Amino acid sequence: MLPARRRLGPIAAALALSTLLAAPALAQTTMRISISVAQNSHQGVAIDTFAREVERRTGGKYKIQTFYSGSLGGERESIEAVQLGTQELTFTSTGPVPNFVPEARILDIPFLFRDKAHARAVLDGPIGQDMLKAFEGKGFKALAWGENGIRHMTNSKRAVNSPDDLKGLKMRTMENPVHVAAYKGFGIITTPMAFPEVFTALQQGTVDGQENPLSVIMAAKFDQVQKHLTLTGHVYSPAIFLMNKAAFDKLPAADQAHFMAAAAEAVKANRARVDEDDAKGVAELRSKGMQVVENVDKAKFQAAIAPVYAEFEKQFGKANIERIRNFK
Ligand code: EAX
Repeated sequence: MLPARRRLGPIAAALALSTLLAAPALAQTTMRISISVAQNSHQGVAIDTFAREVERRTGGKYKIQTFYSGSLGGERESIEAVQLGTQELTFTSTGPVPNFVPEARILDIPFLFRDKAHARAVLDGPIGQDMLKAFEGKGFKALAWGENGIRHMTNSKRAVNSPDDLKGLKMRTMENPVHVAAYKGFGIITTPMAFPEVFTALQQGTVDGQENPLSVIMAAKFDQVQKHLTLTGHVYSPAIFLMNKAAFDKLPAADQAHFMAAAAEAVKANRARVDEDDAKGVAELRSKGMQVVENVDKAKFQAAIAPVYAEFEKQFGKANIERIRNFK
């Protein structure tokens, strides 16, 4: 009989061979993408479509792992992780984006866009596409603009019919300087907070209210902790596919094109779901017990923050704001 060590020879050779044969499967690259809201949402649809399309278009060369509900952290943390490269991808609202790419702040100005069609046209046009390039100097490849939707206000204290009703309400805001400045202009007591903490803050009464698109309000089940909803439509909320720049640059050109195409598909699905949520949102939230004020005099809300708007015009340039507002 051969000594044990010698007998292992053929086995080791077989193992080495099977490793070789398995090599194509091992060459699959795994990447991670995250969102801060639940999977059953306009953002879940976005990253699920993206993952499926990347896998399909590259014949499974890349496996995109999807993480929901802030399980990898809130939006600011995810953006940070993508910038550092500890996470390859994220799909995020522009909430915390100004802290990384200040150029994008202008998109968060309240009452900038007439409606979703206007916002989508700007983001898909030269203004939006130029802005995607601003991310490159900061360690990101911005694959595409998607959206969160048009934001509305909810609270547990009272029906909001006019801007005066907002005075003294304590509201959670995104960690976004433009939003904070505008909401202070309404007389709101602003509390910036990461999204994963919001449900508990509303439930415990740390804050009275918050503002988000119907899509997010439904996905986060805020109806369980908020009585009043007013369709203030005070600001459009863009979202964006961000990838670590080095991770993107490393991809062969053909795969880069597949990632871009997958993001474009994902945005279609994302926007379609926002439209669906907007169409059924009020009825659904009413059926869950929310009291909804559907019609407000928007001009009054706009007038209430006129002084802040004047500040924004100084900060961002009146011509730059007008260019977006008048885009056709
Ligand atoms: O991106 O933080 C927010 O209110 C965002 O709208 C939400 O996380 C979805």
